[in-house]
Amino acid sequence: MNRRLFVASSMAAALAGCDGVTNALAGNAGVRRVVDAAAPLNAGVIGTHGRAQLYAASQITRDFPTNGNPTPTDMTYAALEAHRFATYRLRVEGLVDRPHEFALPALRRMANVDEITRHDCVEGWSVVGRWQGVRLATLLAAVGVKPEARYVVFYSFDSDSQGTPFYGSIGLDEAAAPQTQLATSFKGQPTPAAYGGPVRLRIPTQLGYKSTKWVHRIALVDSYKKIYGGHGGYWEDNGYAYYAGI
Ligand SMILES: Nc1nc2c(c(=O)[nH]1)N[C@H]1C(S)=C(S)[C@@H](COP(=O)(O)O)O[C@H]1N2
Ligand SMILES: [Mo]
Repeated sequence: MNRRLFVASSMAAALAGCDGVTNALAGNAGVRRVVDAAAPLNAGVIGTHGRAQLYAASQITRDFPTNGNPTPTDMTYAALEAHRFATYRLRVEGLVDRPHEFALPALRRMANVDEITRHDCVEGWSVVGRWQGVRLATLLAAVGVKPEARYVVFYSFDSDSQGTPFYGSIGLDEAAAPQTQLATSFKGQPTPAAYGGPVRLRIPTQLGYKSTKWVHRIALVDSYKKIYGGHGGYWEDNGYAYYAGI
């Protein structure tokens, strides 16, 4: 077991039996790198050196599990899905120069990432899939990020069984990483609802829980302390580490 992988994780004890994920990650030497000087806990053990391994089409996992909350069934999402997300808009706002609502075709036209990468869930399974979408950095450049912005917050359509809404966030450094994308396509098809469609975040250099599904709004902020539980994401509010570099 690669202990170093979990040094930064408050989940270390719970992960004691996770052979799958540790085996899958054994090829990545654990290299500590502080990626955000202003956040002392930003100590992701990033064996990918910010660049996740690419795979061949023959290595794609056939039966790709879904994980986390079930696909949203509320009226807002169901109505959008019924019309093939024709009226879906991704709102990008907060500390940006030009807040904007992106329709799905506009996002598809901006698509500039097409990669076969591995998805590692903290629960101990890894799968290889193909995602296509727009580089988050490209989208952020389009709206212009204000100098005060530090984090990118992603708001989802889903809630847990208690009704707590899902959200996530990443630092601007990870947002700028070339493989961080808003995936509008999975397996060569429009991202299915079950896999976070129409638009989901995909970060192959971080554990799966950072890849927020069903994103409808993005906000640039200088702090996440006042958002929901204050730890930067739904899973983080439930004790997971903020930085989940792999
Ligand atoms: N909105 C939302 N995003 C989410 C989750 C969730 O419950 N809700 N679960 C996360 C977890 S733990 C994992 S492993 C991946 C699963 O992605 P998949 O269902 O496409 O395999 O989504 C992540 N993103
Ligand atoms: Mo996960």
